[in-house]
Amino acid sequence: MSDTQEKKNNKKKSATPAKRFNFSLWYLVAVLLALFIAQAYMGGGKSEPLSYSRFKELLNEDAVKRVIITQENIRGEAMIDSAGVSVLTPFEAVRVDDPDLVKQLEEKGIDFEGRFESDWLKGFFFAWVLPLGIIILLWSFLIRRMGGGGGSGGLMSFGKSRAKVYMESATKINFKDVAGIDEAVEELKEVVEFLKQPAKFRALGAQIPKGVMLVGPPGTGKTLLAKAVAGEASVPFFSISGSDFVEMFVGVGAARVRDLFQQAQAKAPCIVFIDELDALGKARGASPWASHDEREQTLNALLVEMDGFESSKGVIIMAATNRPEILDMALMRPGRFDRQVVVDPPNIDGREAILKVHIRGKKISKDVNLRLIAARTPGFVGADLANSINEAALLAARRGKKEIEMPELEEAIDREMTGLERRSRVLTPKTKEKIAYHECGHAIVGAKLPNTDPVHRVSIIPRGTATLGHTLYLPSEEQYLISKQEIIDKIKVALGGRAAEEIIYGEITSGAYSDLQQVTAMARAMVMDYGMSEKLGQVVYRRRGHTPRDNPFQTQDDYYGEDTAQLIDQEVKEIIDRCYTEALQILRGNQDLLRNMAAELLKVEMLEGDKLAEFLGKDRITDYSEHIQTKDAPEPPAESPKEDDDDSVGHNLDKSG
Ligand code: NHX
Ligand code: ZN
Repeated sequence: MSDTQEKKNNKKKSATPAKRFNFSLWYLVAVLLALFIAQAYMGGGKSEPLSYSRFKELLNEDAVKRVIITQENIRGEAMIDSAGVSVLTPFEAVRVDDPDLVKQLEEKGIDFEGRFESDWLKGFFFAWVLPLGIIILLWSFLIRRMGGGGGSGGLMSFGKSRAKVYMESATKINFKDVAGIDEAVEELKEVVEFLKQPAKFRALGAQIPKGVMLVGPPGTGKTLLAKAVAGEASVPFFSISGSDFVEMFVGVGAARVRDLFQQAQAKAPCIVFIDELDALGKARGASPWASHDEREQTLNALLVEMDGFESSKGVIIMAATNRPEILDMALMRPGRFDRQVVVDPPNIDGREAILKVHIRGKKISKDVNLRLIAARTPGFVGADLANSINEAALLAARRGKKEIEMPELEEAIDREMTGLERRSRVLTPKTKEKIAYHECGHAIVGAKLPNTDPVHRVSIIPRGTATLGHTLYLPSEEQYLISKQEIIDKIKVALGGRAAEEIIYGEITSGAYSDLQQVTAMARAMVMDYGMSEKLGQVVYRRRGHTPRDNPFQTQDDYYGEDTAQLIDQEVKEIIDRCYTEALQILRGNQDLLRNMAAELLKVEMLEGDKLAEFLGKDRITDYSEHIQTKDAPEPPAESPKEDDDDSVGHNLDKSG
């Protein structure tokens, strides 16, 4: 019995450090259950429990034959009456302090023995094995939590970088797979040259770049680019994510950095790629909460390692970030990440090239016009386009088609842009009507203002999780500068939905929430970032001038005095109020159009192309044929900022009030 118990204990103990031991509550439950059974078996069993007085009685009656005395028990065998027959039965009685017992036993000539019997095994189990087991269980659980999967490496190997360092001795990717970011590729060719022929560079005594920072928004292909460099040069590719370095225990990340560099130097020439460097390289002491010892140590280790090795050995560190402005300046110093390669979102040509890469190996109909797809997807990055193509392939398969055709591609980019269609969402006719007026309000204000993007589509088909209807515009390519008047017109368009509701129903709805968020962000940016308010002047009121590319109007940390705060709020409200009045005016002047268009939209649920042109005019809606024809047209020269913009703009803002 105790044998099985010991086996169980051993099993548990030996299994703990094993690699693939799957800790779970079930193990604990099983052990406890076994213990319970064993105990019941040992303790109870077949022997008859007797009171001490009954035992003495039996002793006096000469019924007792054999006795074993332990510290706690008296066990033995006695003739006990059972159903009128006297049977030799094992018994057990709790021992009582009785100095005369031995004498008595001797007198009766009973065979007796003392036994030192302990429950050490049980005690050992409860005092050591069980608590230790629980602790190890919890510990391993925590470690796994922190480690974030992977699983290999076991518990004892945290100093080493785990399987998280991905090593590819030969990435099968080269520059042919990288489309739409030609400039970045051009800049990296030098790195490839060096990795291929380090001797040539060394002979000339040329300074070799140690670190290359790839800067660009998510999904633009930074990782792909790094892999392609390794592939072109046919050198090993090590990659790790900056967030993998940040661990709970101080010093672990630093150890991992050192280990990574050791591994890399052993395989030189090679590329070491650190993704999401911002997770690691955030300016030291940037945020006030939580201790930063760990990250600081890791960052310092990285800097030390970068300084310490000779790049002539042929290890080139590449890193990717989408927020270079938050990185510690120390990372950018000479001898570290002193090269920066900007990876911009692709323009229309880039998108077309990317699409061509992604349709490789897929069955695509000859009618598919990739140029048109590229024209319809401003703002899409490589990852979005890859997603769209894949989504289109899935759709085509679901529809039982042999090839991907245009409708699938259009549906796929719609999904990518505005979320999944949810026609099943049940809306009352009244709600549908309100939505139709709201969307037409946007579209008409947009069409009547001169500085706005052309309207692409109006729809009252619910999409995604929280959108009941939408109006899409085709933003112009690569708008690096936005004029004051353009922002103001954008605000008016965004307020057009609510304005339509007010005009038609004399009542407004919560539906404008997302519009108002955008409106507020835009007006705030005008006042606080772009110096576009006369009252507040040409002053930046935000702590960080840098704003993420994906949302240039996003609010961030602010810095200004209390009275200025009041002024800002007032001014923001005033801008929005004036724009709202203007939107109301435009719609009041076009009420018939609003009603007709909303009625039509309610019927067909979606207006685009010629149908939309009937209401808004041909030149205020998106015309794709133009995009397709300009296929071979040269890029327009970069526009210089117009000097007289400010005057006319200020004038227009006043007019809108
Ligand atoms: C909602 N969504 O979430 C519903 C489903 C006004 C014609 N209550 O401006 O879809 O009302 O031009 C929490 C609380 C979004 C989250 C309220 C998320 C409100 C989009 C606004 C169309 N098109 N609005 C638009 C829209 C909405 C919203 C929310 C939320 C509608 C409008 C959302
Ligand atoms: Zn709206």
